[in-house]
Parts: sequence; C-alpha cells; structure tokens
Amino acid sequence: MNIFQETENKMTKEKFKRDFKKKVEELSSEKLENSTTKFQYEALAQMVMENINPIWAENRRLNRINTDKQIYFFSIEFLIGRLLRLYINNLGWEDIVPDGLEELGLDYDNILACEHDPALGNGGLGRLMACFLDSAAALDFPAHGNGIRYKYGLFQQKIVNHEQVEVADNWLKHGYPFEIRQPEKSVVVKYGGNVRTEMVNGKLTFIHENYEPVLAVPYDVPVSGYHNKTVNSLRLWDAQPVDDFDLNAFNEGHFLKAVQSKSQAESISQVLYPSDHGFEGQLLRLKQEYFFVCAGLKRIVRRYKKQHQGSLDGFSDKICIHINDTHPAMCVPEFMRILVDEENYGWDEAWDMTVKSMSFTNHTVLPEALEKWPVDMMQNLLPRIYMIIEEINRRFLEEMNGKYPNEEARNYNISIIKDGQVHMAHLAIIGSHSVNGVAELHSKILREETFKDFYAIYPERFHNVTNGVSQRRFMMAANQELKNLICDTIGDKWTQPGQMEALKDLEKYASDSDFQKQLQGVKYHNKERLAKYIKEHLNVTVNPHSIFDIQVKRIHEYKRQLLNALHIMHVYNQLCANPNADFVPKTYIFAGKAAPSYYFAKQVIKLINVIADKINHDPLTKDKLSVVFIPNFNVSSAELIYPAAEISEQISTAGKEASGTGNMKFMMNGAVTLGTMDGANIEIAEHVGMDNIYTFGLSAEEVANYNHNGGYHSVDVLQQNPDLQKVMNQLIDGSLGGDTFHTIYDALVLNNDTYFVLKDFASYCDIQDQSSRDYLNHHSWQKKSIMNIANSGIFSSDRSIAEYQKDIWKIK
Ligand code: 26Q
Repeated sequence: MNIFQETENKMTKEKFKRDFKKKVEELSSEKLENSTTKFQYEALAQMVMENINPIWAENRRLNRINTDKQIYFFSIEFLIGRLLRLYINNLGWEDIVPDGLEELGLDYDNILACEHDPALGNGGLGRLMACFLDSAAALDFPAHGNGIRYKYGLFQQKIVNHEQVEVADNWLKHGYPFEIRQPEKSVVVKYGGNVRTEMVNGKLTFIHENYEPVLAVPYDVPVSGYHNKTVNSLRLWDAQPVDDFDLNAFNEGHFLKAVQSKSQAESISQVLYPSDHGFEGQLLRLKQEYFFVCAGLKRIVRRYKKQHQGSLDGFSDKICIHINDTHPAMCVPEFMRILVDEENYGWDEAWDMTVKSMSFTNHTVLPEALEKWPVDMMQNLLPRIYMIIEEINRRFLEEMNGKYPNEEARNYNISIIKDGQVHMAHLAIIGSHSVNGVAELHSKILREETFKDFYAIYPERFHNVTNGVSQRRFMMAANQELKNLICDTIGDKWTQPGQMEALKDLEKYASDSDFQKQLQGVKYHNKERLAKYIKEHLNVTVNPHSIFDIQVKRIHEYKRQLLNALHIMHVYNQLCANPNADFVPKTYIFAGKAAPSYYFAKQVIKLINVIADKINHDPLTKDKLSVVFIPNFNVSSAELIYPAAEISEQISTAGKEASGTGNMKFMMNGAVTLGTMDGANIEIAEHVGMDNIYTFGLSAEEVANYNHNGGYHSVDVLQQNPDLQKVMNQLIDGSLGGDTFHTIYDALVLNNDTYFVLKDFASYCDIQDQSSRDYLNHHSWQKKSIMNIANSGIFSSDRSIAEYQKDIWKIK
C-alpha cells in the first residue's frame, strides 16, 4: 500500500512535471531547457522537502503529545549517503519522477548525481546507524539520531602514483538542502574551569565556574519511512562561539585572542576523525564526544520536562538512550549530572534512572581500538563529569568488594578508572542495562573474553543483535532491475517493511532455468554498468564476462586485503608460467580508504595498485585477468558495486570482524560469499547452507589457541610452500616495477604474521580455485546466487530493529 497515492492532493506525473518546471524556472531564471543540472537538482530537492515538511511537522506534534517510548541513538558517526532518491521512493514517487523527467528530456541519474554524498562516518558503525534510522522509520517507530554536523566529512581518496592521497571533503560548500537549522534550540556546552562546592538551602551544591562556553546549534535532517507517514529526525550539532567575538577580549583590544576563541569553538565540529582503529587520546576528540552528548541530552531532558509538568519522573519508561560504541559513553555521567546537580534527585534514584535509560552496543574487540582517556585530560576538560565518574566508580567498587570480597584481582580489573586512565567501555557497561554485540560470534567473544568479568557479574545484561542493512537502499534502489525481476516472480510482499524474509519464496525458482537466465541477465547489466564506470574513472577495460570478485571495505590488516593481493600475484605467476592453460577469466575489484596515519594499510593500497598496473598492462592477461582499485569508496560507489558482484570477499582473520555488513549487502544482490568463519559470515553460512558459500581458513577458536601460545611460526609455513615463497620474494626483489614492500614482508615473515595471512594462504588458494571451477557450471552457479538472495531477508536492518525493540528497549 502506498498511502501517498491515496491522498487527495496526490502527486501525478503531470502535476509533477508542471510543478518541477515551474520550480526550476523560478530558481534559475531560465527556461527549463536552458537550465543546468544543478538547478534541476535543487528544484527536485526543494519539491521533496516541501512535501516532507508538513508530514514531519505533524510527526513532531504527535511525538509531543503521545506517550510512546522514543529511542535516541547517540553516535559520533551517521554515514547517511545521498538522500534525494530515498526521499522520492519513500514518498511513493519512484515511478512518477524518473518517467516525468524523461518526458521533459532530462536524465534522473544525472540529477541525482549532483547531490554531494555526506560522508559523516568512517564505515560500518556509522553506516549501521543510517540503516537503523531507515528501518525504524519504515516500521513506524520513533527513533532519532544525535550526532555531529562535521564541516568536513571523511576525506576523499585519490590515488596518485599508486598511493592514497587525502583531499578535504567540503560537503557543505554548495549548501545542503535536506537540513533545517534550529538556532532557537541551541544550547551551551561548558568546557574546562573548576568546580566549587557550596551549601545552598542545606544541600551540597556543585558550581562549575570559569568554564569556556561553546554554543551547540542543531541542524535537523528528516528521516522518512517507506510509503508511510513517519518522519523521524536526525539531529546534527554544529559548534559555534557563544558570541561571534569574545566581546571582553575584543574591547580590551585583544583582537587576535577574540578570533582565536571563535576558531577554537568552531574546531569542535570541524572534522570527522578518519581513524576507525587504534585509539589516539586527542583532546579535540574528547571535546567532540562530550559536545553532542551534552547538547543532545539537554534537549531530550528539556522536551521531557515540558511534557511532564517540569519533572523527569518516569523518564526511563519513555526514553531510551542508545550508546553506539563507547564514543557517547559520557551519556552516563552527563545524565547523572543533570539528575543530581540540576534536578535534585538523590544519587541512588538517579543511578537507577540512568541505568534503566541507557543501552550500549559494542562494535569491536580489537584491544587497540578500546577507548581509554588519561585521567588528567578528562579532569581538566570536564571537571564535574570526571568527579561523577569517580563517584560511580567508587560506589561500584564498594559494591563489588562487598559482594565478592575474594575477587580482588577481578574487582581491580573491572574498575572504570585504573592506571591513570578512564576505561570508557567499563563506564558504558556499568551504566547501561543492556550490552550487546553485533553478531553471534562477536557477542560470544564479548561474554567469554573481552568483557568476561562483567558477564560474570551482570549475565542478564548481555545480548546479541546481529546487524542488518537497509534492503531499500542497497537492493531495491541500487538494483532496481533485480527488484523488478523478483516482484514479477514472487510478488512484492518482501518489499514491505519487516517482510523481507518473504524472499524465501524464491527458493522455489532456484533451479528454474528461465529465472536463472533472467537473473544472469540482470547481473550482466550491473557488471556492464560498473565496467563503464571503471572505464570512465580509471580508463581500465574490464571484461564483463569475467567473474567479478570484489572486496570493498576499510583497509585494515585484520580484514586482510593483503591475502587477496598475494593470491592475485600467485594467479598471475601461474598465468605467466602457463599462458595457454585453461583459465577462468576474472576481474578482482577493490575499494576502501585507509586511515591517513595507518602506514601499513597505505602500503597495502599501494601494493594493490602496483599489481593492478602491472597485470592490466600485460598483453598476456587480456580478457583473462584484471585488477582494479576504485578510488574513494563511499555509499554512492557502494551502490554501483554491490549489484555487480559475483564473489563477495569476506576474509578477515577469524574472531576479528565483529559482524561485517558489506557481506549482507553483497548477499542480497546475489553474490556468493567467499570468506572465513567470522562475524556474521557464520550466520550467512547457516542460512544459505554450506553448498552456497565458500569458507576457508582457521576458525576463531584456532586463532585464539595459537595466540594463547604466542602465535604461530610463519617461516615454517613459508618453507613448505614454494608458490608462496615466490610471491613473498617478489615483494622485495624489485619484480613489481622496482617498487618494494619491505614493511609488508617483514610483518609477515619476520614479525610472525599477527593476522595469519600466510597461514591461511593455501586454504584461500584452494577455495578460490574451487569457486572458479564451479562458476563454469552456469546452472549451479545461478542456483547458488538465487539461494543467497532467497535467504538474505534475515539480514535486513528491519529485523535488527525489531530485535532491539523486543529484547533491549522492551517496546511492545
Ligand atoms: C575511536 C576512538 C578515537 C578515534 C576513532 C575511534 C573509532 C571510530 C570508528 C573506533 C571505531 C570506529 C568504527 C568501528 C566500526 O566501524 N566497526 C564496525 O562496526 C560494524 C557495525 O557493527 C561491524 O559490522 C564491523 O564488523 C565493525 O568493524
């Protein structure tokens, strides 16, 4: 059902064409036929906002009076991607707009491409938030986001001389049509200064003075639901000086000081930190974390009090604060501060309300990514917050020492403050009623290893909610031809929110040769579309009849793009040795950004590009083997890439990838996973069956066993494998056009290969060979592809959101 098509002033194609033409001509002062694509984009964006705004306002009005529980996601990243097409689809205009524009002689895709893709996140964690907002709105469920309106999003990646070069992402340069600035909802965030105590009316009162105020100004972005009347809000906070100039400083003639304080305030929301691994304790990052926590909670509290006669009683029955990884963990002490210092609750009651309101999702088990802030930094920047953390910790340890007097070592281990650092994960676990991992294996590792001491104390707090992704963006919109084919075959029940598991009906067609042929045709078109993009952007010709084997994600040692690259070198060696042997044509595609300070990951990018250059220029490989590194992986290029994939590379060292979500996006577009038993791959294998996935390598348990015994001996593996020796030597002997990769060689050979790349190499080569042989049997390959699509429904973020509702937020 599409309720927008039932209303009286429903949009028709003719009305759309008239309104659109008028809008373009008003904006551009030109006849439509003389207008630029930029004006056409702006006109379309404005029309969309004019239609969403009244519904959004109505949603806000209803949210003010109704008593449904509201969810607030606090996340330092929201990787929302382009929004125009999604708004159009959600409004139910998906058939009207493309046709209408075509009749006006315009190209819909060109217009959509004018939207600057907002890159307000690094990768999985930020994109997950965007998928969750999409699903919550689709399911008519009030969930909102709170984050930072970074002036510069994640850097844009260029490849120059085979290497990554970072370019600033000035995404707001031409304005952003989907945000509404709400200056009257600005709040002040206080940094630094000192805290003084005073008895006021017989109560010990904490007075924060000499602080530096920063103004937090909210910008709201509508989050509309699919074919329904729900519009939620994503609130992004911008940092501004409280007064444009510090007037005192200015009047005293300290002009430079005044300007400096302005730029110090603005610096807080200036840029997204481009690292998603390796915690670095930078002061500005800590400022960012407190910034959106403080501002977001202030508005939520203010709104709640307004609705409840000035009281916060009952808050935790009506509001859930969801902490996305530890970056917003200061929600815990900040909410305590509000309750105790400002609202005069007693500590115990305040603590009970806090724990009941907060829930926490962990996204990583890499020890180097866990946040630990130096005590003196936190104490100086946030003196009252630090005092409250100390008190939370003191009471917690007192309770633990009372309950478990013989567990001294453990009680020290779980302390929030130890060794001069504040452990943010401990704060988040102690201050929340729920802690969850993002795939079965990951949640098990949290319970049994990472947080095992907490699991012993609070077993009831631990949950698993396996991640999911938005099928509306990553399949229905990105792969419309596939969507249409499936709807023609099994109907459209699966396209309805929460119903994606109806795709299971496709299993009936798994061996149907007509359906298989049509599916193959769809895949071929998507491969051609990607091949065209590659030709245009990289001037590399790839053979659309070859297998498209794709690995796209952030570049990390644990994700092992290196394993993929070493295998390609091996394949190339074989081809050179036997140019006339049978060879299944293959195109290896990579994309992904490395953190600018992550030297090893940048060497891997360089290696891939060097190999690509060599292989693509060798006439021997023509139409058989090509390698492509697509620069600047982002949500928009992802939408082109997933639909074209036949093999989805998910090859992380087992136990390291919390879940992965790209694996799910590939699967719903019919790619077959080639991966380790890690993260959500394990659940993909369970659902699709072992005949329809290629798995290889050590298990998480085997990896852990090696690690408990100090690792394995990579040299032994190397000695037994001449093919691998050859590849490894090529890294350092100048075979790669004179470039050498000693850092990579040393890590694998001399430093014992922390990520088990050499250990899993032989098993990876075997499974690669097997998949290429299987591909030759088109019938059985198409069957695998269909089984993947048919069983992907469970990996919809609609299912994840429904589980959070039921198990964590406890909403009926
Ligand atoms: C922390 C401190 C300082 C600077 C940066 C960070 C930081 C920023 C981002 C740490 C981690 C991240 C992002 C982590 C992330 O994206 N994790 C991924 O989350 C996905 C969604 O749950 C999972 O599918 C992936 O497996 C996981 O790697």
